[in-house]
Amino acid sequence: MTHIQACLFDLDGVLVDTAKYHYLAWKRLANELGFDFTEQDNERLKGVSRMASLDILLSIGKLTLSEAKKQELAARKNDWYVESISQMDHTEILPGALVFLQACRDNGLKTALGSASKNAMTILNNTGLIPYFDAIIDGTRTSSAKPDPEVFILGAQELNVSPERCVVFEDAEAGIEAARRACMSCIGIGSPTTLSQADFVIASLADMTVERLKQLEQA
Ligand code: B16
Ligand code: MG
Repeated sequence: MTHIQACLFDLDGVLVDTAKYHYLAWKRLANELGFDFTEQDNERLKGVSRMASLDILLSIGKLTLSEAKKQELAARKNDWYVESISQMDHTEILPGALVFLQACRDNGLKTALGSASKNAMTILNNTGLIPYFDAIIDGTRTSSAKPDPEVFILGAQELNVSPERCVVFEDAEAGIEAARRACMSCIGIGSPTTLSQADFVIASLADMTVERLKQLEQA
Protein backbone atom coordinates (compact mmCIF):
# COMPACT_ATOMS: atom_id res chain seq x y z
CA MET A 1 0.00 0.00 0.00
CA THR A 2 1.79 3.14 -1.20
CA HIS A 3 0.69 6.75 -1.03
CA ILE A 4 -3.06 6.21 -1.05
CA GLN A 5 -5.05 8.98 -2.77
CA ALA A 6 -8.52 7.44 -2.87
CA CYS A 7 -10.79 5.18 -0.83
CA LEU A 8 -13.38 3.03 -2.63
CA PHE A 9 -16.21 1.64 -0.53
CA ASP A 10 -18.48 -1.33 -1.03
CA LEU A 11 -22.01 -0.54 0.18
CA ASP A 12 -23.78 -3.58 1.60
CA GLY A 13 -21.82 -4.85 4.62
CA VAL A 14 -19.39 -1.92 4.73
CA LEU A 15 -21.51 1.24 4.97
CA VAL A 16 -24.96 -0.27 5.66
CA ASP A 17 -26.28 -3.65 6.71
CA THR A 18 -28.67 -4.43 3.88
CA ALA A 19 -27.61 -8.11 3.91
CA LYS A 20 -30.41 -8.77 6.43
CA TYR A 21 -33.01 -7.46 3.95
CA HIS A 22 -31.52 -9.45 1.07
CA TYR A 23 -31.65 -12.53 3.33
CA LEU A 24 -35.30 -12.08 4.30
CA ALA A 25 -36.35 -11.64 0.67
CA TRP A 26 -34.32 -14.63 -0.60
CA LYS A 27 -35.62 -16.78 2.28
CA ARG A 28 -39.20 -15.83 1.45
CA LEU A 29 -38.60 -16.84 -2.18
CA ALA A 30 -36.96 -20.14 -1.19
CA ASN A 31 -39.83 -20.95 1.17
CA GLU A 32 -42.38 -20.23 -1.60
CA LEU A 33 -40.42 -22.60 -3.84
CA GLY A 34 -40.61 -25.25 -1.10
CA PHE A 35 -37.16 -25.34 0.53
CA ASP A 36 -35.34 -23.65 3.38
CA PHE A 37 -32.59 -21.04 3.10
CA THR A 38 -30.38 -20.50 6.14
CA GLU A 39 -28.28 -17.53 7.26
CA GLN A 40 -25.23 -19.67 6.52
CA ASP A 41 -26.47 -20.17 2.93
CA ASN A 42 -26.88 -16.40 2.71
CA GLU A 43 -23.13 -15.90 3.31
CA ARG A 44 -22.56 -17.30 -0.19
CA LEU A 45 -24.63 -14.46 -1.70
CA LYS A 46 -22.71 -11.55 -0.20
CA GLY A 47 -21.27 -9.26 -2.85
CA VAL A 48 -22.66 -11.48 -5.62
CA SER A 49 -25.00 -10.06 -8.32
CA ARG A 50 -28.77 -10.61 -8.20
CA MET A 51 -28.93 -13.26 -10.95
CA ALA A 52 -25.82 -15.07 -9.68
CA SER A 53 -27.43 -15.05 -6.21
CA LEU A 54 -30.60 -16.61 -7.65
CA ASP A 55 -28.53 -19.33 -9.33
CA ILE A 56 -26.89 -20.17 -5.98
CA LEU A 57 -30.30 -20.22 -4.26
CA LEU A 58 -31.80 -22.51 -6.92
CA SER A 59 -28.79 -24.86 -6.66
CA ILE A 60 -29.46 -25.12 -2.90
CA GLY A 61 -33.09 -26.06 -3.70
CA LYS A 62 -31.88 -28.39 -6.50
CA LEU A 63 -34.13 -26.60 -9.00
CA THR A 64 -33.47 -25.95 -12.70
CA LEU A 65 -35.75 -23.29 -14.20
CA SER A 66 -36.13 -21.50 -17.52
CA GLU A 67 -34.53 -18.08 -18.05
CA ALA A 68 -38.00 -16.46 -18.18
CA LYS A 69 -38.98 -18.03 -14.84
CA LYS A 70 -35.68 -16.94 -13.29
CA GLN A 71 -36.24 -13.34 -14.40
CA GLU A 72 -39.72 -13.46 -12.86
CA LEU A 73 -38.41 -14.82 -9.53
CA ALA A 74 -35.55 -12.30 -9.38
CA ALA A 75 -38.05 -9.47 -9.98
CA ARG A 76 -40.33 -10.81 -7.23
CA LYS A 77 -37.43 -11.01 -4.76
CA ASN A 78 -36.34 -7.50 -5.73
CA ASP A 79 -39.84 -6.08 -5.12
CA TRP A 80 -39.74 -7.39 -1.54
CA TYR A 81 -36.20 -6.10 -1.06
CA VAL A 82 -37.08 -2.64 -2.40
CA GLU A 83 -40.04 -2.53 -0.01
CA SER A 84 -37.61 -3.10 2.92
CA ILE A 85 -35.00 -0.56 1.85
CA SER A 86 -37.65 2.09 1.21
CA GLN A 87 -38.01 2.24 5.01
CA MET A 88 -34.29 2.81 5.66
CA ASP A 89 -32.85 6.01 7.12
CA HIS A 90 -29.51 7.32 8.45
CA THR A 91 -29.79 5.20 11.63
CA GLU A 92 -28.89 2.15 9.52
CA ILE A 93 -25.45 3.46 8.58
CA LEU A 94 -22.90 1.08 10.14
CA PRO A 95 -20.69 2.24 13.07
CA GLY A 96 -17.71 4.38 12.09
CA ALA A 97 -18.73 4.80 8.44
CA LEU A 98 -19.76 8.47 8.51
CA VAL A 99 -16.82 9.55 10.67
CA PHE A 100 -14.32 7.83 8.38
CA LEU A 101 -15.94 9.12 5.17
CA GLN A 102 -15.81 12.66 6.54
CA ALA A 103 -12.19 12.19 7.68
CA CYS A 104 -11.25 11.06 4.15
CA ARG A 105 -12.69 14.24 2.71
CA ASP A 106 -11.12 16.44 5.41
CA ASN A 107 -7.71 14.92 4.61
CA GLY A 108 -7.90 15.27 0.83
CA LEU A 109 -8.57 11.60 0.08
CA LYS A 110 -11.05 11.08 -2.75
CA THR A 111 -14.00 8.75 -2.15
CA ALA A 112 -16.03 6.47 -4.41
CA LEU A 113 -18.78 3.93 -3.98
CA GLY A 114 -18.22 0.57 -5.70
CA SER A 115 -21.33 -1.56 -5.26
CA ALA A 116 -22.81 -4.48 -7.18
CA SER A 117 -26.31 -3.36 -6.25
CA LYS A 118 -28.75 -1.92 -8.78
CA ASN A 119 -30.58 -0.43 -5.78
CA ALA A 120 -27.61 1.51 -4.42
CA MET A 121 -29.02 4.97 -5.24
CA THR A 122 -32.19 4.26 -3.23
CA ILE A 123 -30.08 3.24 -0.23
CA LEU A 124 -27.73 6.22 -0.55
CA ASN A 125 -30.67 8.61 -0.89
CA ASN A 126 -32.56 7.20 2.10
CA THR A 127 -29.50 7.19 4.37
CA GLY A 128 -28.21 10.63 3.27
CA LEU A 129 -24.84 9.23 2.11
CA ILE A 130 -24.73 10.79 -1.38
CA PRO A 131 -22.78 13.97 -0.43
CA TYR A 132 -19.87 11.88 0.90
CA PHE A 133 -18.84 10.58 -2.54
CA ASP A 134 -16.84 12.05 -5.40
CA ALA A 135 -17.96 9.16 -7.64
CA ILE A 136 -20.74 6.59 -7.40
CA ILE A 137 -20.44 3.34 -9.37
CA ASP A 138 -23.20 0.77 -8.86
CA GLY A 139 -24.72 -2.27 -10.56
CA THR A 140 -26.59 -0.09 -13.07
CA ARG A 141 -23.26 1.16 -14.47
CA THR A 142 -21.35 -2.10 -14.87
CA SER A 143 -21.68 -4.98 -17.28
CA SER A 144 -19.69 -7.52 -15.24
CA ALA A 145 -20.28 -8.16 -11.53
CA LYS A 146 -17.64 -8.75 -8.81
CA PRO A 147 -15.26 -10.65 -8.76
CA ASP A 148 -14.77 -8.85 -12.08
CA PRO A 149 -12.79 -5.66 -11.29
CA GLU A 150 -14.91 -3.39 -13.54
CA VAL A 151 -16.75 -1.57 -10.73
CA PHE A 152 -13.51 -0.49 -9.02
CA ILE A 153 -11.65 0.29 -12.25
CA LEU A 154 -14.50 2.60 -13.29
CA GLY A 155 -14.40 4.22 -9.84
CA ALA A 156 -10.67 4.95 -10.09
CA GLN A 157 -11.10 6.32 -13.61
CA GLU A 158 -13.89 8.63 -12.50
CA LEU A 159 -11.75 9.86 -9.59
CA ASN A 160 -8.78 10.22 -11.92
CA VAL A 161 -6.55 8.24 -9.54
CA SER A 162 -4.36 5.31 -10.65
CA PRO A 163 -5.40 1.90 -9.23
CA GLU A 164 -2.17 1.48 -7.18
CA ARG A 165 -3.13 4.63 -5.26
CA CYS A 166 -6.59 3.26 -4.36
CA VAL A 167 -7.67 1.23 -1.36
CA VAL A 168 -10.93 -0.73 -1.41
CA PHE A 169 -13.02 -1.47 1.70
CA GLU A 170 -14.92 -4.74 1.21
CA ASP A 171 -16.84 -7.29 3.28
CA ALA A 172 -17.17 -10.04 0.65
CA GLU A 173 -14.64 -12.45 -0.85
CA ALA A 174 -15.91 -11.65 -4.37
CA GLY A 175 -15.24 -7.95 -3.72
CA ILE A 176 -11.73 -8.58 -2.40
CA GLU A 177 -10.92 -10.61 -5.49
CA ALA A 178 -12.29 -7.74 -7.62
CA ALA A 179 -10.04 -5.25 -5.79
CA ARG A 180 -6.97 -7.45 -6.27
CA ARG A 181 -7.75 -7.93 -9.95
CA ALA A 182 -8.03 -4.12 -10.24
CA CYS A 183 -4.46 -3.91 -8.76
CA MET A 184 -5.73 -2.01 -5.72
CA SER A 185 -5.01 -2.46 -2.03
CA CYS A 186 -7.86 -3.96 -0.04
CA ILE A 187 -8.98 -3.73 3.57
CA GLY A 188 -11.44 -6.44 4.57
CA ILE A 189 -14.34 -5.67 6.89
CA GLY A 190 -15.27 -8.76 8.91
CA SER A 191 -13.49 -11.98 9.78
CA PRO A 192 -9.76 -12.49 8.97
CA THR A 193 -10.49 -16.17 8.29
CA THR A 194 -13.08 -15.50 5.58
CA LEU A 195 -11.28 -12.48 4.16
CA SER A 196 -7.76 -13.91 4.13
CA GLN A 197 -7.05 -12.46 0.66
CA ALA A 198 -7.31 -8.86 1.94
CA ASP A 199 -4.13 -6.91 2.75
CA PHE A 200 -5.52 -6.22 6.19
CA VAL A 201 -8.79 -6.99 8.02
CA ILE A 202 -10.74 -4.89 10.53
CA ALA A 203 -14.04 -5.61 12.28
CA SER A 204 -15.76 -2.44 11.08
CA LEU A 205 -14.99 1.09 9.88
CA ALA A 206 -15.11 2.13 13.55
CA ASP A 207 -11.58 0.62 13.65
CA MET A 208 -10.28 2.78 10.79
CA THR A 209 -8.83 6.30 10.83
CA VAL A 210 -6.82 8.26 8.27
CA GLU A 211 -3.85 8.03 10.67
CA ARG A 212 -4.13 4.23 10.69
CA LEU A 213 -4.30 4.20 6.91
CA LYS A 214 -1.07 6.24 6.81
CA GLN A 215 0.56 3.74 9.20
CA LEU A 216 -0.45 0.87 6.90
CA GLU A 217 1.18 2.72 4.00
CA GLN A 218 4.49 2.57 5.89
CA ALA A 219 4.13 -1.13 6.74
P1 B16 B 1 -29.30 -5.82 -6.06
P2 B16 B 1 -22.55 -4.67 -2.49
C1 B16 B 1 -24.38 -6.42 -3.33
O1 B16 B 1 -24.06 -5.15 -2.81
C2 B16 B 1 -24.88 -7.33 -2.22
O2 B16 B 1 -23.83 -7.61 -1.31
C3 B16 B 1 -25.39 -8.62 -2.80
O3 B16 B 1 -25.90 -9.45 -1.77
C4 B16 B 1 -26.48 -8.32 -3.84
O4 B16 B 1 -26.95 -9.51 -4.44
C5 B16 B 1 -25.89 -7.39 -4.90
O5 B16 B 1 -25.43 -6.20 -4.29
C6 B16 B 1 -26.92 -7.01 -5.94
O6 B16 B 1 -27.92 -6.24 -5.33
O7 B16 B 1 -30.16 -7.04 -6.12
O8 B16 B 1 -29.84 -4.73 -5.14
O9 B16 B 1 -28.92 -5.28 -7.42
O10 B16 B 1 -22.07 -5.51 -1.36
O11 B16 B 1 -21.72 -4.85 -3.77
O12 B16 B 1 -22.72 -3.22 -2.12
MG1 MG C 1 -20.70 -6.00 0.38
